[in-house]
Amino acid sequence: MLFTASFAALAAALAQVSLVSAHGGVLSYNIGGTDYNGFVPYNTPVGQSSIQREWDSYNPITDPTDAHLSCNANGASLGSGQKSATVAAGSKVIAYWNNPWPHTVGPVMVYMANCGGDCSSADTSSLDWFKIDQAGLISGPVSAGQWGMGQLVNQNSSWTSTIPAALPAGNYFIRHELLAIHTSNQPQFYPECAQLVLTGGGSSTPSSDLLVKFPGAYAMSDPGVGIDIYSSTATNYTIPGPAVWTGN
Ligand SMILES: *[C@@H]1O[C@H](CO)[C@@H](O)[C@H](O)[C@H]1NC(C)=O
Ligand SMILES: *[C@@H]1O[C@H](CO)[C@@H](O)[C@H](O)[C@H]1NC(C)=O
Ligand SMILES: [Cu+2]
Repeated sequence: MLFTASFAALAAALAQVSLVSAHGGVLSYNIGGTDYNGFVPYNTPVGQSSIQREWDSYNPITDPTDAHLSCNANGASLGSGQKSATVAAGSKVIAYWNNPWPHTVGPVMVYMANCGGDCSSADTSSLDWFKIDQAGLISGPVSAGQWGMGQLVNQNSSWTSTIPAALPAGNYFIRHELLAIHTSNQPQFYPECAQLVLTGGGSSTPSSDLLVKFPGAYAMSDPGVGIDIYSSTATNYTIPGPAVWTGN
């Protein structure tokens, strides 16, 4: 009896461990045809050199107003030796998550922000972010539908976005965010940010109603954030944050 009880406890502990390790984030990129490594979480920033802001844990952020929502744990202010990827406006950016990404329920969102100078010294919590790409509920009802995140898993746990060709040249962040909503009323946010130096480009910028702060853009009361998909009869899903700006 005692053996059974402690075995159950051990099994529960092991399940907990695999649950914790079954998270993650963007580990690498292909930007305009060039491969870039991300930051390596759980390792010291000393000696790391990446275009990606530091992030220290595979665990999700579970509070939509968390101070780390912009670029994940320790990503908001100057992190490790920062590089930037130089790329032309209009280019494709592919982000690669740990493969296979373990969640399939919820939206994929991609944001950018102008750093107003060198991104290495930017505080990402104070930047004005705009959305360049998103995919929410693709088909079916909220309770059992196909989601952008499932599509991401089906395409090699990667997501391809296009940097708006109309964006002016300059220094920008690109912020990939997954919002997993498989747990009732407990959103899981997975944001990672990378630094870009944009060349070429146009002279169009998103209007102020499309600009948001992180934290600030989301609330638990958003229909797509504090949601119990299993008790929902909805066939629509409202992706949180502003509308997408494509520059057109
Ligand atoms: C799949 O993703 C891995 C990174 O997770 C990458 O190295 C590989 O090139 C990708 N394969 C394809 C066919 O895109
Ligand atoms: C579905 O649309 C209705 C009407 O616009 C809205 O009130 C509701 O919050 C939406 N449901 C979800 C889950 O986003
Ligand atoms: Cu997870």
